[in-house]
Amino acid sequence: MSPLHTPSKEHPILVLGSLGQIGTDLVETLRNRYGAEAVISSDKKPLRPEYGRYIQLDALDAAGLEAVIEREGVEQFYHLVALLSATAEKFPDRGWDLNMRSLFIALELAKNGKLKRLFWPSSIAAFGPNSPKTDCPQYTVMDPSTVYGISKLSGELWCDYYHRQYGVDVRSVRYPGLISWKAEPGGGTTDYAVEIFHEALKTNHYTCFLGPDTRLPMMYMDDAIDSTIRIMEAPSEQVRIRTSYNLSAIAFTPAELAAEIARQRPGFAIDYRPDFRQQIADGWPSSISDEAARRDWGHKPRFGMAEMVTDMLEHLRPRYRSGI
Ligand code: AKB
Repeated sequence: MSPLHTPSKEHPILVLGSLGQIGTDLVETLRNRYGAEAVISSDKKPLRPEYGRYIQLDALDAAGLEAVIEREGVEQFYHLVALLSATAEKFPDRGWDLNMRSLFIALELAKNGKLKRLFWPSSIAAFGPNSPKTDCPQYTVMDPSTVYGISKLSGELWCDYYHRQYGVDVRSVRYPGLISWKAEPGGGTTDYAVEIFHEALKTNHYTCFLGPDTRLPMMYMDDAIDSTIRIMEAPSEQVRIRTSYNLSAIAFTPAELAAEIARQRPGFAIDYRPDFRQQIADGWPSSISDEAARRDWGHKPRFGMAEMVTDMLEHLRPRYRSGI
């Protein structure tokens, strides 16, 4: 296969799921890096002028996706479409169908030479109740107990299979909970760590759907985007793991996050009403080891919890009058 072109108007990157939490930040960063026309964003919603170069696409429309890739000269594809953990528990069939079928469509396109490089995200949800709780290693027991987690672990194994059998250049990371201000997450178990900021600025109070001591691995979006682009730009031989890399930055509990917010925003209070998402969170590790990602392609998160809280509050404050 001929080498990759630098992303350009003629060979744009395609980001599917571009209006979601990761896609919103990723498209902006990629456009700053390569130019506005070098990135096609795409999602289910009809075009709006502020989306820039955009194509409306359904992740399950294989023919539509193939037509866009061929017509536009796409070589690199970020596939960011999934039903997250909490939503997939409510709609197991839909979660399995969307998460798996959309991945197979992308893998087949790559296998048939229509794509040169593919990014597909996995998650800490690929681990399960019998995985080590702290510093969960890259290779260990994996027994996910959610539909989302099962789809991620299965997807990882299929990525590895397509790489070994067909030479597909697929790259993946296991994201922890992601915290960002530009777009909100939807349907995840770690969503509390974003909701809490909006509620802090609106009412100075938050009722958390996880208990105070539920420690989970988390990461600020700036670090997640940096590592996503890093793994996609790494020379092929440096990407030695083709299932998915553990990715980590910080780990905290709702009580610890609330204490830091209260330190920076006096008067903030939290209470707890755990719901069905508590059981999901209890099946995940509380911290993971990302040695392999650091060693192989230079994953290097910058944000600790205090810097992340400062940055979130600063960026969200203008949205809420009472928070000024
Ligand atoms: C979720 O909570 O489902 C996601 C994830 C950890 O993959 N944020």
